[in-house]
Amino acid sequence: MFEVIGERINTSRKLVQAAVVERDADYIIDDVKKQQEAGADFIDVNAGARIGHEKEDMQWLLKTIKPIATVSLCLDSPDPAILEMAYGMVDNPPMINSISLEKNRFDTMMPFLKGKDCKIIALCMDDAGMPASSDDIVARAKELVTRLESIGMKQDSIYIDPLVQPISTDSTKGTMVLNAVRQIKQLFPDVHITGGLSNISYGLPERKIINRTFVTLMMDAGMDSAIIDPLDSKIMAAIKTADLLLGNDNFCMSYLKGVRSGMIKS
Ligand code: THG
Repeated sequence: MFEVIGERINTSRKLVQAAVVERDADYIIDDVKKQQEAGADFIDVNAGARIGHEKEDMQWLLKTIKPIATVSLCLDSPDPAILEMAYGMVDNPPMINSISLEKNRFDTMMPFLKGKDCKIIALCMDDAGMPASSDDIVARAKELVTRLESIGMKQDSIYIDPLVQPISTDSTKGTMVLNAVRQIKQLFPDVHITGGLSNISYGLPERKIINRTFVTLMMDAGMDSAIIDPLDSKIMAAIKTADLLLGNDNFCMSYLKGVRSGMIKS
């Protein structure tokens, strides 16, 4: 079944940033509880938006969330020092978001990850920037999986983020990532595919219909996780329905439960 990483605890979101500045624990706790009730399998925590405050903001967020978290946390920062600090603060094995092939990040993260009990999101990004073709995405994914396996990480703990790019400027950006995901799943059947989706619709109106149609196409290609807003009931319903249609929902249990709870409506 698809795994939802709840994206809402991110200081790039205005109300979350305000709550962090005010140290308003109730707001954060309420939001996390809502995400969990809506079906989040992980809670992403990103404190990167207030430049110069990431360390103390991340510490405060983790201290605030930990006592009420019923799911694992997804520690989200480009800075290995922040990830290491955050890893030391959580009780349950977290998801670490992320490593990439950018040299600075890769060379610091690899020794840190060795022997750690965690899941890892691996971005198909290197020092040359975003991938330019399906082959490019697949080559980077191969490099990441091979290197992570060499330090003992299991495929089942690796979440490849192929990096979705805007379709508004290049109509091939959808098929580019879809084809790459198909190939990665063929090469590494136990590796997970995740990522943010909203880049696909950047620059276009009515973005949500694009994002939620795209997630179902990505699921057919092999995506089995994404960083999304679990309070968006329309994308959650699309995901549950796609899981049903792709044969991932034994006896339609999850779909029927979603209908009974009111989450899934036509
Ligand atoms: N891959 C990985 N990690 C990621 C991303 C990714 N982490 C951060 C980001 N991308 C995913 N998280 C969010 C969190 C919040 C929002 C979008 C992505 C969000 N955006 C509002 C919007 O787009 O309209 C604007 C924010 C606001 O002001 O409310 O809410 O790709 N591995």
